[in-house]
Amino acid sequence: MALLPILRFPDLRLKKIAAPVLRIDDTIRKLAADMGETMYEASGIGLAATQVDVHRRLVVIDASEERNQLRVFVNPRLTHCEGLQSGEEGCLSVPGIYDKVERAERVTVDYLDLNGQPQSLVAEGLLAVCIQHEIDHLDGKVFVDHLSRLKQSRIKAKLAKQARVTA
Ligand code: GNR
Ligand code: NI
Repeated sequence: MALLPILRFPDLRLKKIAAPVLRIDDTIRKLAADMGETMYEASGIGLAATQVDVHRRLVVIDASEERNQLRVFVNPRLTHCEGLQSGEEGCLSVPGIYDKVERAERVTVDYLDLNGQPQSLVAEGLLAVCIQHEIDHLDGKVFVDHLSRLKQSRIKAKLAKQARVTA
């Protein structure tokens, strides 16, 4: 297992669109395990391959309280969305920034598991938010793209300042 470095907004590589996984092999299984380890170590509830600079459609999520329900989604696709919810989001690629984003309340996600079996999951609440947030990453979007231009430029300034202090 290995911890992977997480790209930080506004890194342009976060804008890349991930390609479908064509073959679920040991490389993909190893990547999913490393992404899980990286997500837990960073205390996140999800991580998309894009965030570790691998531009393939692979996501790991654990939105459970006990942090013992690792879910792996290969080629996830929203097939149904209903209702609206709005909650504070954060992102491991945008550390220290939290803001409200509007998302569907309930989604159906079709995907492949690590055995290549097609699966379908109906999710609501935080798990539904996280699924939408991660699929956004695979499409080159971060949650700040849902905010106003003014908020986006303030966030960029704040992160640039943080980077100067940490350097
Ligand atoms: O850890 C995370 N928490 C979170 C909280 C509210 C909405 C979405 C998220 S996802 C985020 C981890 C992450 O950046 N995934 O891409
Ligand atoms: Ni994120």
